[in-house]
Amino acid sequence: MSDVIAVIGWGVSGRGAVRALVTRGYSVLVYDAHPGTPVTDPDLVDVTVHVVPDAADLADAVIAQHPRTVVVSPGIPAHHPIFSRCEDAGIDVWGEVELAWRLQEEGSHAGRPWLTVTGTNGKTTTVGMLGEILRANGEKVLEVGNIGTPITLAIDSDADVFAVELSSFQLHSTLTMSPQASLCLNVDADHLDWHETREAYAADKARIYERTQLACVYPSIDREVETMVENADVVDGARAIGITLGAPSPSQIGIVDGLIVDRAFLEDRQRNALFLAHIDDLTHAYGPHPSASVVSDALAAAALARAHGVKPQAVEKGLRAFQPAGHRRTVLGQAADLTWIDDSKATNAHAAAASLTGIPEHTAIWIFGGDAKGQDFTDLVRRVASRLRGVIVIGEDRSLALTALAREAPDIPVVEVDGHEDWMFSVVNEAVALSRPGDTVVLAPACASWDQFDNYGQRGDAFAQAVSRLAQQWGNGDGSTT
Ligand code: UMA
Repeated sequence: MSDVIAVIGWGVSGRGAVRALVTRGYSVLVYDAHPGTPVTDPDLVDVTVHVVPDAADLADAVIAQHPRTVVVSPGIPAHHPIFSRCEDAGIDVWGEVELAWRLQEEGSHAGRPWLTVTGTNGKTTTVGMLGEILRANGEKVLEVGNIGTPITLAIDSDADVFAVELSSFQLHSTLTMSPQASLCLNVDADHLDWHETREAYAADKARIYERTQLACVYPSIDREVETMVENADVVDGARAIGITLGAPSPSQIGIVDGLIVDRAFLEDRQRNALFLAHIDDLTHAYGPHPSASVVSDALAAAALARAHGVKPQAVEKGLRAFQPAGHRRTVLGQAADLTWIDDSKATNAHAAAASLTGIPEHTAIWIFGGDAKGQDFTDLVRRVASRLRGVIVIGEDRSLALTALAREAPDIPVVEVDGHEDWMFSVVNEAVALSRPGDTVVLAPACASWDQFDNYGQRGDAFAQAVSRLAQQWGNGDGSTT
């Protein structure tokens, strides 16, 4: 077997992996199914990206080179032939996260703690809160992983600790990572086109807890996630730490009279609790009534940070400093006598349901659809039907959304908007046509954006721009929403 490492996928993580390998002197071969971004990094001038469109041909081409290891990008699905072909040939397949862990542990930063977060929803918010809490504790922290910065690009930094967002895709091929503390926020059916079954998806999420050193954090009401913790093979002495929206038992972090309190990381936890923060510390970011999911994210971030050893005061200071990223239930303002909400980040049914269930009955105009990722929307439509005044279905393939609406909400008016030029502006105008004054228009597509956009941020921006044009037409001369 040669000493070559093959990297599959020339996206953000593939490029990070190649850079980390090349700077350590490895010979690297790169493969991608599509002609993508050209090689522009001056350190990577010798790298050639081999473009092989067919997945089986790509796997054959890789195997023919007898690499010692294959590093896969997260977008390479579990059923890609590279996995079975490598297994048959006895070649290790690592994800980019696994590569990062191994390179860290064999280098001068060995032992730097990783605090890891997965879940169907809330990962990015939790990692953002965790980052701020660690910063408030005076630590050099980097927020890495699925959040955007591949970990391979961060391992040579002088960060003290990583707050790591991990997707199920990344966990699928992560084999030896040993986080200091780990968390799965929730599990709902998502990414079924990648994993093929919900069980496979949940099994990959469960990998977050393997080899945890100090604390496996889990939502105490979620039996499925609790079972993941029970079944995990952890380092001796690692504890299970529950988070609860109610009063905490020993080994839990929870809420008493609007205060976030810790009964997990103090000696006298049988009898005492430690004040960490007020729920009101979230109101600067989420308004006077932060949702239960946001409060859970804050509890989870506090638990991971306390497992890491932050001072109790850092939790409150960090939560006060936290600013949510855009496209997460962002209220764009008022236009055409309607409230407009950009929740483009709601890329699955679970998140879209959370968005719509807070809206008064029969007053929501819902913008729904996109890359459905194999989801069945029947339950979602059943759950939100009472909230709806009308629905606008978007996306290249609208059939799954339309089928669920016809079955579960047959009396709600539905309009389809295809991908014609300037189609997002048609969407906002259709929303006005379906609405009554005072209604709320919610972009919560329950789908990925990849059929029409590069990412959900771009989709949310297109929506915000269309709303701004609408505001201009309706009299806000500068296009601002009020
Ligand atoms: N490719 C192939 N064959 C395939 C599939 C993809 O060759 O079968 C190639 C594509 O042509 C492309 C490259 O792989 O050139 C793209 O790789 P990728 O899809 O793994 O994406 P990256 O650019 O490496 O970004 C990935 C994550 N993307 C996915 O998981 C799809 C990013 O998460 C992450 O921020 C980044 O690594 C850094 O860690 C994005 C995401 O949407 C934000 N994640 C999903 C989510 O949050 O729901 C899981």
